[in-house]
Amino acid sequence: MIRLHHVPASRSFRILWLLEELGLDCELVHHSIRDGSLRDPAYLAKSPAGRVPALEIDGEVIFESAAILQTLCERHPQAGLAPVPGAPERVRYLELMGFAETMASLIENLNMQHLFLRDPAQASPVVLKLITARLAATLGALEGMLGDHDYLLASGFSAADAMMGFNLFVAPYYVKLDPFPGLLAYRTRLEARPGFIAARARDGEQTFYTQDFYPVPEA
Ligand SMILES: N[C@@H](CCC(=O)N[C@@H](CS)C(=O)NCC(=O)O)C(=O)O
Repeated sequence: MIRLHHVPASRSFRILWLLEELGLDCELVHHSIRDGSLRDPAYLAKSPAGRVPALEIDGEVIFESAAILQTLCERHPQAGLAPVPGAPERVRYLELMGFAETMASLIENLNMQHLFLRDPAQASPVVLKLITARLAATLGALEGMLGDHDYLLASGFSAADAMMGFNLFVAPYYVKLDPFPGLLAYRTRLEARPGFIAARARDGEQTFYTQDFYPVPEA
């Protein structure tokens, strides 16, 4: 039995997607970021910072999306979704897994200021401008890393695409992707994957974003 603690359109989508790519079913436990359920002691025992994803699998609970993806890849080596230690693409793969969280933490910071502050006047235009510029820089760097490959690793789709690909569906709320045609084509390629389509069908409706784009406010 695999049970995924999930919030629609959050980092737990990475896990839902990889499970679909691996052909594994899971039970979804839906949470909300706003209703306090992630701070319930019973949930904190599974995910100590009160975050999603957390994955319950064979009596074990795993938190942190990179650790969960890696564990799933190691349990299913026949799928070849993560280069093994010593493989030529291993270092690039590890870089991408970490870099995806560098990018996601910038998005999270923007979410916090644009969406979750009770009083929007508390958001700092200077900080918003700085973080948005940092997010744009990571997207530019990612486009360079992708080069002319179909996926982030030259050998093909991997867990790094699930880890990073998720970001490309939320970053555009803050940074338009038009200046990054390589990333736009990559995102279209990801969206066409049967595993992605199946995961989207189960994801649920996101409730955070009420606008298509959140510009940096004037300082
Ligand atoms: N590094 C963690 C970050 C997890 C994380 O922050 N998840 C967000 C959703 S994308 C969350 O649960 N936020 C709830 C909160 O901050 O209260 C991972 O990759 O799993």
